Amino acid sequence: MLVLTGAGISADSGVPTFRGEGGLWRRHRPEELATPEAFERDPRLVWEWYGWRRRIVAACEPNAAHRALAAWQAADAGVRIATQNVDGLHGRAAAESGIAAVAAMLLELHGSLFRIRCLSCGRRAEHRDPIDAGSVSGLPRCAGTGGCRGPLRPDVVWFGESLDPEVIETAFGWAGAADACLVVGTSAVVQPAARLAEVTREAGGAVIEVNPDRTPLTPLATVSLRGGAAAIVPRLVASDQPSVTSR
Ligand code: BV8
Ligand code: ZN
Repeated sequence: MLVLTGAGISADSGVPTFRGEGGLWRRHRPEELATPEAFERDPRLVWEWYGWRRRIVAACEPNAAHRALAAWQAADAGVRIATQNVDGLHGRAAAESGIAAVAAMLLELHGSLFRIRCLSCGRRAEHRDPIDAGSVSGLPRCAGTGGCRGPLRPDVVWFGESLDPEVIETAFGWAGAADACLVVGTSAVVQPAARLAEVTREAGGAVIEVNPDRTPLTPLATVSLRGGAAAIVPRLVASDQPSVTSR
């Protein structure tokens, strides 16, 4: 089973989606902020947006959908998660259910809000400190060896940037081998992530969509379940693993 998730799975945790009502893009346009050009042009504005998102996400909890998927992985080693989300909620749900192996079973296709990368030395590190976006001089700087002090960026994949080749290779390998792809809470407009469900279908697998709305993947879905992830995903998991009940 490959589970492909998008911002919709975190909507029930209070994380704003990208394209829905009150979505992140409402206030800002993708090309305005989530691109390397935007960061080049105005790193302060981009860090202000990411600092705001980090504050929102840090106050959110994984919901029943995240927890059900983590419990499913604990019960069935055949379940893989590829998420487009950068909110870290799948990782937190897994940590809560105590499955250490999750790293090998969870791919964050677009990186993480809480990881930084240094533009000078390339160093990556967990980073949860509040962002001081008041001025360019206050923006986060590298604490790398030898006092690099290079400028830091969020370690996420921006539009126009390629995903990590290893991540792409693993994700498409999972998609091609999956008996079914469960697609939860994505508008399926962003590539190459949305293609994963098509690869499972083309390899003879089933596609199950969980989304209150239709999406470009709906026509190819074996079944589309019209509703919210927190309501539907725990019931799907329980139907496969009656013993698994998410807290
Ligand atoms: C790439 C990280 C090769 C950052 C994100 C022109 C120039 C350059 C590139 C392109 C181009 N045209 C097309 C492209 C490709 C581009 C792309 O796909 N563009 C789209 C907009 C057309 N892709 C890329 O650039 C990718 N890289 O292709 O590299 C390359 C290299 C150079 C040049 C060309 C190609 C990189 C894409 C990664 C972008 N980074 N995030 C950040 O987060 O800040 S993508 C961003 O959108 C998030 O990761 C998000 O997850 C993702 C997709 O959005 P969704 O998750 O689907 O969220 P959305 O709000 O849209 O939908 C929510 C859904 O949930 C809705 O359907 C709603 O109905 C549903 N829902 C709501 N409530 C619930 C629910 N479902 C269930 N339960 C609920 N309660
Ligand atoms: Zn550095």
